[in-house]
Amino acid sequence: MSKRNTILWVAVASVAMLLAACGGGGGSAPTGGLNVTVTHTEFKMDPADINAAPGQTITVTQVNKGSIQHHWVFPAANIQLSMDPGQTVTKTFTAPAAGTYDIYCDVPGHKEAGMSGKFIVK
Ligand SMILES: [Cu+2]
Repeated sequence: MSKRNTILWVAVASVAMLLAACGGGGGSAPTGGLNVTVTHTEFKMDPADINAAPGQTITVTQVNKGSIQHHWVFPAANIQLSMDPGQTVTKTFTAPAAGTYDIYCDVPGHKEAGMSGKFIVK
């Protein structure tokens, strides 16, 4: 029984190493980082949803093309960006573990008005 468990463990470890070597795979930039430009207007974030791989390096460029201040908040990655009208803010961070996370503008009323989306890691 213990020998069988050992063989199983080696098999699992081998698959894990293979997956790590592949760096997630899929998407337009399988091994590199991901650059996303998000445009903010009243009351929309475009794109609202972002897809990434676990541990992937993400650079977001937040462009406020609206006439009031907007925020881009991603609590799972501890990120809160604030953009005045006409301002562009860039931030680089590491994608969290696989999951679907909320991203939104936390200026009062904006999330409810439609400024929300999902950060999808898989
Ligand atoms: Cu907003």
